[in-house]
Amino acid sequence: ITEREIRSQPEVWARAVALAPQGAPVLGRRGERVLVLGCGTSAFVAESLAVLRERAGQGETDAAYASEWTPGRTYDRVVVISRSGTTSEVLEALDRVPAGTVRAAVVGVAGSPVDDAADETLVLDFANEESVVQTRFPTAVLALARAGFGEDLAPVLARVADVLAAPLPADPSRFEHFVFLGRSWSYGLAQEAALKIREAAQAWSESYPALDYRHGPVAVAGETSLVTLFGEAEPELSADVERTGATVVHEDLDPLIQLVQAQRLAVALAGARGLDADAPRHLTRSVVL
Ligand code: F1P
Repeated sequence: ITEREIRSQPEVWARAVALAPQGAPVLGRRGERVLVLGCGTSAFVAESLAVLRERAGQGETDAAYASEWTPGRTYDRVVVISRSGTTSEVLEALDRVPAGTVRAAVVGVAGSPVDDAADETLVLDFANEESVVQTRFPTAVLALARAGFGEDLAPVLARVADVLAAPLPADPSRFEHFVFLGRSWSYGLAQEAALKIREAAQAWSESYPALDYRHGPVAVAGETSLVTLFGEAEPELSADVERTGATVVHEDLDPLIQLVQAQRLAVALAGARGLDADAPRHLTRSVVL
C-alpha cells in the first residue's frame, strides 16, 4: 500500500493544487502571525510550511513540535497538521492555545478529534492514507501551500509522473548509511526523507541543514554512505563529501519531487533488507496515549 500511495502522488498533488484557492486561507490569512505544529512527519511539514509562508511574504510564521510548544509569543493563528486527526500531543497543544487565537487544522479525515477541536479545518481526504508510513499526505499539504502562496506548480505536476516511471539514481542496497541535506524549506523535507528511511527500512539515516554537514557530522561519512542533497546544488560541499568516499546524489528536480525519490528509496531499501514497508516495526499509524 505504501508503494501505491507513493505512485498516486501526481493525481493527489493535482487535486491539492486545485483546492488551494479555498484551502490555503486555513493556513493563515495574509499578514497574520502564524504558528504551525505537528508530530513526526507532520512536524517536518510544519517546518517547511513555515519557511514557505514567510518567504512568500504571507506573514511571520513559526513552527514547532506539538509536544514541545508552550504558549509564549502571541499568534493570530495556530495551525496543527495531523493526518489521523487523533495524535494526542496535537490535541494537547490545541488545548494550550490561548483564547482569542484562531485554532486551525489540516487533517486527512473529517470528524476526527482534531477537527472537532479546531475553529477551521482543511480536510485533505483525497490524500489520506492507509499506511503507517506517511508519503502522499505530507506532500499534498505542501503542494497545496505552495500553490496557495502564489507559486505555479504546473511544471512540478508535469514532471513528477515521469520521475516516478524512471529508475532510482542509486541502488540503495549498496549503502548502510543515508544522509539527507537541505536548505531553507527543503531542510524539513530532508528531515522527512531521513525519517522515511528509519521508518520503512530500519536503516541508519541523518539529516542536517546542508552547510552544517561539514561542521562535525561528516566525520562518520564513508564508502557505505549515500548523501542526498535537496534543493540547490552546492558543488563545494558535494566535492568535500565525495572526498570521504561517500556517494553524493543531487538530482536536478523540484525538492518535493526529490522527497518522492527518497520515499521510493526507503521502500526499495526495505525490500532489499527483506522488510515490509507496510508493516514497520514498533510503529502505529497514530500515537494515541
Ligand atoms: C504523526 C505520526 C507520523 C508517523 C507515524 C505516527 O501522525 O507521528 O508522522 O509517521 O505514523 O504518527 P499524524 O498526527 O500526522 O496523524
